[in-house]
Amino acid sequence: MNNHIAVDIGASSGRLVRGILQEGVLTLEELHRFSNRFIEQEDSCLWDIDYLFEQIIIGLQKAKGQGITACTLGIDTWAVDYVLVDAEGTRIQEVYAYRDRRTDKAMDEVAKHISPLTIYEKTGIQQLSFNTLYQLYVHSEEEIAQADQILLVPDYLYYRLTGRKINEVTNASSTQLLNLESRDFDDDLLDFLNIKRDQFATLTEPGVIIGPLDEALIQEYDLPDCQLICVATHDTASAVLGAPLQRDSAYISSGTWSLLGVERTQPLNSMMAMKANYTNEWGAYGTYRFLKNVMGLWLIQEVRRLMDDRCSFAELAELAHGEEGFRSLISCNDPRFLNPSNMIEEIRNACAESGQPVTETPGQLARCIFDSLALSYRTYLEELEELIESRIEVLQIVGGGANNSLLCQLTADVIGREVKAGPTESTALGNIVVQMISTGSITDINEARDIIAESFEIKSYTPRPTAHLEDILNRWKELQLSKIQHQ
Ligand code: LFR
Repeated sequence: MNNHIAVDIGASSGRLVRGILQEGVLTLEELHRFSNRFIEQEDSCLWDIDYLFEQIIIGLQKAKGQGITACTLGIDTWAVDYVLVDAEGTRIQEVYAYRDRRTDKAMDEVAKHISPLTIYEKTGIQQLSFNTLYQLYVHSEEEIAQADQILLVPDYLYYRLTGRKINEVTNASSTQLLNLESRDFDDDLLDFLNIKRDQFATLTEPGVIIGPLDEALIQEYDLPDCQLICVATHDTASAVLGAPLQRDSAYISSGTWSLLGVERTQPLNSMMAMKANYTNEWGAYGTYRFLKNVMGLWLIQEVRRLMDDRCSFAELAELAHGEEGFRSLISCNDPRFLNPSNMIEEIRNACAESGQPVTETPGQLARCIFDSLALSYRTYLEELEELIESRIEVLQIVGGGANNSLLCQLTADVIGREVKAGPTESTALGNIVVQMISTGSITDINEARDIIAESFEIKSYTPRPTAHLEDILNRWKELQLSKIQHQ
């Protein structure tokens, strides 16, 4: 069968994409695209999960409309957020979005009971206030007790489509509840949260066939016959699978977040890694993603949204290009930027508070964001090299951010190494190739990455000299020192 469809849903948009492999060349064909954003309701940030489900159905109807009568299907989304389902399979609550402020103080609260070091030794997962561990900690105990199953977002979408409940591993590791040694949910952490092991489903690896699309859905909506395959359901896990990495390259999966790291076959949960707040998220095929979350394109997405989408991302990049470089810098990973009520004001305030020129125009705002992201990449890349004790020669940027040639070039200039940019659709590609491996049209992930490298354009950016780079780096270091607690 040559009909493999990826459902790839990010925090700002989703799509259904068909992957076609012909004579060793892989192409993608978009079937359906839709926007996504969390809803703000009475001080809560929530995902409209029923809307996302409907969009999958619409996408599948479009596939049928194009003559696709049978296909395989895999689903990936962002991580950490979950759905509580009762014994009848009904969703108990609204689905909180990870930017909800309810977990702002949860890390400190939990640390009073279990030390961050213990959590890190067990799980190897970086401390982020929105990890599922912290979300479940602040969740109503009653609701949790009512939950027959705790499914992460893609697990839940698979459940709605097939009636089968799984917890897929790449995403489950982002809960910060999996134990690196037992390779299952950690008993102590579950006890602490008052959760029983059987409230989670069986941990399932990418590549496993989940089962057919529910017959009732096929009939009701006139959908193709689908076989649901468990892919790497955490979008970042799929993005890294879809990145044609070389041995000495690090990657940035660049979308709403910039996930900067390397692929490893062993976790690295040393004290140093903990202090630098690097994570070991589980990947497909026995790998780990040793990486760090950098605030990413969320910063510019928010600026654009507040401008009522008057400018496209390309126009903002164009405006930024015309601005003076490195005029004002922000510490991207400061939690103040996680979900401020007004990103434009937040950036202006941060500039004013640190005695830098205030970013007035859209171009100045965009430039400040791109310059600061490039500098963050340098800081974290150097930190990464120290942790893994190995030099990184190439930085491979995949995802939507690979389209931003200003940011890619700035990154190459600031890190002083080659940047390879592309493919932009690495997440959908990672999703598709797992389906192809599972059904036998590709042998393994090495072959998959070779095919991807041959089939998609990868742009190369060589570093150019930057005037006054030393001064800029000193200013950047000072800014970081004043924000050291927000690494
Ligand atoms: C990227 C991503 C990151 C995760 C964040 C929250 O879309 O999945 O990997 O840390 O979103 O889930």
